[in-house]
Amino acid sequence: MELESSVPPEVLHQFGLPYNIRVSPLGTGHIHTTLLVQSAAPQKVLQRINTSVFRHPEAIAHNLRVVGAYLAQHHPGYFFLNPLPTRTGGAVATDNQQQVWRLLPFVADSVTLQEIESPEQAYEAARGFGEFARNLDGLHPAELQPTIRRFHDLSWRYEQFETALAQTEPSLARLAKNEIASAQAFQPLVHEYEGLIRSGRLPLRVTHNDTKINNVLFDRLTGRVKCVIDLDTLMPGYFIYDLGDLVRTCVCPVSEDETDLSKITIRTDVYDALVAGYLEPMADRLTEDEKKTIPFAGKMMTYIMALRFLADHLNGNVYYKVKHPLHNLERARNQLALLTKLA
Ligand code: GN1
Ligand code: MG
Repeated sequence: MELESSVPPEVLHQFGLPYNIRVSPLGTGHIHTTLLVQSAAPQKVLQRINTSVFRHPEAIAHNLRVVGAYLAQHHPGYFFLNPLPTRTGGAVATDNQQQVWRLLPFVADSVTLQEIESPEQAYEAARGFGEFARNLDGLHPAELQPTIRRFHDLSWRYEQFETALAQTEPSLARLAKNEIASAQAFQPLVHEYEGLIRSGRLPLRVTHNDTKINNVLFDRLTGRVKCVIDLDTLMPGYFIYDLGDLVRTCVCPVSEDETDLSKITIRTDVYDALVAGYLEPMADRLTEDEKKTIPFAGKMMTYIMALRFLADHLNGNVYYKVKHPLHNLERARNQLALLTKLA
């Protein structure tokens, strides 16, 4: 599909791109519009930021500047995907409709995976995210701004689910009867989360917060991690968020979009590889208390995503991109099945 007409000329101008570029859709993200700019050498990635999700794109830009500068100073050999500036040195371009765009380098000879195929891949992906966390271990989280408020706060997500349930169309609730009951039955996980946070035993860190498997680029030839991508939610968080989303998206042989629930199983060898891979760079950085929470991480993040997909279904699919009206409900069902296996 050619979408050149969808990139406003004023955006091309601000980034110094030729007006005759060809672009095509890239990736499977649920939030932004992501385009591969094909004919600009070297290739680049252009994204229209979803500003109803990210209401403060300047917070993202601030965080990327701080992290980019920190890494350049302390870990100069580390490959961090800095965004490309506009001609006047800005982080983003704004079009005449007030839509916000950014430009990124395209990483050549890299591949993303939608599903993990082996424990070795799982180890490597987790090692990559662990290395990222390790390199940012010395950066004070207060230097970063939250880009989405209470993003992985399980109590808040449960509250949002309850609000959605109270306000939904009865027909949407009827369709989700079983999923609502299942989501409610897992509520003790919210109390476990609250207890953990209240105890103060988990230190705030700089976390990626979207460590799903397709947010890491593997070297096409060596299979080693080249870099982590999708840095919008880089902000203060707890380590269980990052390990947890890796568990959520890797242990199961099928993705969150799978509708055949019989395919939802837990691969324990992949789970063990994830934990080992994450710990390779992080074992001497995590506290003993943090290590004790490892078994909670995957459950917590799977539950949060089940609640978010279900709430979005009840809200009439206003947040995530969907391919059909029951897509969010199907994703919620998938995540609840996975949670049942994990719990
Ligand atoms: C969204 O944009 P994408 O697809 O990387 C979401 C994540 C969810 C994920 C579920 C800002 O990420 O939190 O884990 O979908 N990002 C935001 O696939 O809400
Ligand atoms: Mg994302």
